[in-house]
Amino acid sequence: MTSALIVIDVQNDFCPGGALAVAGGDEIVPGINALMAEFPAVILTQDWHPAGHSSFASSHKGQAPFGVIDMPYGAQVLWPDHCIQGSTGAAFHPDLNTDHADMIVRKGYNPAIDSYSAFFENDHETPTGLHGYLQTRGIDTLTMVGLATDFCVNFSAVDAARLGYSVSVSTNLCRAIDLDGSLAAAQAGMKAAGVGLA
Ligand code: VGL
Ligand code: ZN
Repeated sequence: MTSALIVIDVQNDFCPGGALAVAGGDEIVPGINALMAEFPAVILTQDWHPAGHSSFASSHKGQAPFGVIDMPYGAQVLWPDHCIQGSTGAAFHPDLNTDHADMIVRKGYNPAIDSYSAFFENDHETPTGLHGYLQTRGIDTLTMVGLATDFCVNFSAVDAARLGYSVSVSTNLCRAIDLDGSLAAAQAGMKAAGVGLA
């Protein structure tokens, strides 16, 4: 059994002052840094959108942030412009210890489709490559932390459980957006998928 810590989207735009700020997003950084030392493998993910990405409300005439539209792959929440490739907002929080990371997975770079999960784009089909990487290294047990509990952490954890990993989410080192009950729905969905919520 080989385990990895997966640190989801601890980026400036998801922290207070950022374009899609998650309340208390910066509070989890010291605890995540400390936890890294306990794992033989540390993987960071980075939300990484081209300008004009289809998940941005600004890309859809007459739409405002936090509205929902139908996309070919299903319902899509529309977000403020965030995590634009190469921007300060897309950079990791300056206090996050990135030196411990073996691997950085970028996602959301396809202009036509969002990617909440670290494993698959929102069509639940197009892989990011993370599964292959973990398999190649013999990693079968994952602990997830980061932002946001109800979106990218949730989708990553549920996909990982479906792929057969033993998965737990350390909720004290996560913070949520909580849009229209999305946190409660995410907690129920993760439990149903067999994700441990610690
Ligand atoms: C995220 C909304 C849009 C996340 C990313 O990291 O949870 N949420 N893009
Ligand atoms: Zn995003």
